[in-house]
Amino acid sequence: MVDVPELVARAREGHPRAVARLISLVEGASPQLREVMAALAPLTGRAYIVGLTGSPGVGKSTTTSALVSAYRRAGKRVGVLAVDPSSPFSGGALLGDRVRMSDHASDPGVYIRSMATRGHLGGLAWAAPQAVRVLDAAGCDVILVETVGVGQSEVEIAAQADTSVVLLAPGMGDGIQAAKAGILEIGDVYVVNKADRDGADATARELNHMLGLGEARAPGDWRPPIVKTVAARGEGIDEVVEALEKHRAWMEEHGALAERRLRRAAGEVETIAVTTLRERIADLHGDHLTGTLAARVVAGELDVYTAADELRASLTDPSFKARFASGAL
Ligand SMILES: Nc1nc2c(ncn2[C@@H]2O[C@H](COP(=O)(O)OP(=O)(O)OP(=O)(O)O)[C@@H](O)[C@H]2O)c(=O)[nH]1
Ligand SMILES: [Mg+2]
Repeated sequence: MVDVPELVARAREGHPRAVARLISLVEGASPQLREVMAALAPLTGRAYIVGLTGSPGVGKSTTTSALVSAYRRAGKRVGVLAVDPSSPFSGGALLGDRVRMSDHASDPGVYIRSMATRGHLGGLAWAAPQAVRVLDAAGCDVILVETVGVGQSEVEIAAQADTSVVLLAPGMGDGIQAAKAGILEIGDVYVVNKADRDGADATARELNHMLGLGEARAPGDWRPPIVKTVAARGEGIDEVVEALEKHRAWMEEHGALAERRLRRAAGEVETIAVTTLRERIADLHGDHLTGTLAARVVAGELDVYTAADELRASLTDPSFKARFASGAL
């Protein structure tokens, strides 16, 4: 058993080992997770969370690393979480990131962690925000969450950020693909990286066109800026930071930050509640009750809604067990 209060106190003082240990507890869905989260709750809500999404190889890690440098120059403490929703393995797949992040390895003001979320109970919607809370409680001013790839799950993770950055590069994540992946809806800031290559201007123009085609914006609405960067040389990174700051200011001014965080928390609470219910159903009945109900649905004796009612009732109705055991169902 881990001494949670002690570990949280050490994480709060900024000990990297304690932070790493706490994230491991999250990632491993430790039985002590509840205790960890309860201890962290009063310490969270201070960090600003920035999500970075984009096709593989577009330059997310390079940009993240450059952003870390920029924030460190500004005296901020930074957390980096690289999330791979497609992999059940931590580390390996993200080795490249570690190399790119090695500039910051010895900096005590930077925490870097990669995590794999596939195969997680309740899915990634559940794991990543808990790890973010650990970094938040550890005193990070900014937390950069890089998600690998562009797909529904990545979009889901990006939606958990205060500000979402979508990266494109000339010739790869072109407009049509971006629209298909649904990223034109989630970007608060767009970055066209690898601007040292041909076609960056065309990509930026195309993106601008596609963003403009969306529903007409009311005056005062946020218009996502498009920033061109050469992340590998640190060019344009100050402009990205500026765009992030502007978006943050806009969010705060319009109450959108509070609203976004509220919506996020509501989603999380629901996810956890549903997961808990699933677990309870499994604990109480194994597959037995569900199997029995399913068989009756297949046989046409029961409709799915009534079957679901029975399953739900089984959790709260004290007489249920006896009825079930006696075959009265
Ligand atoms: N020419 C050019 N290459 C770049 C630039 N930024 C990054 N790269 C290179 O692009 C490759 C991929 O960069 P990463 O930062 O690992 O990209 P990523 O989006 O994190 O990749 P995944 O995490 O695998 O999805 C690396 O070889 C980088 O050196 C840039 O501005 N210009
Ligand atoms: Mg990467």
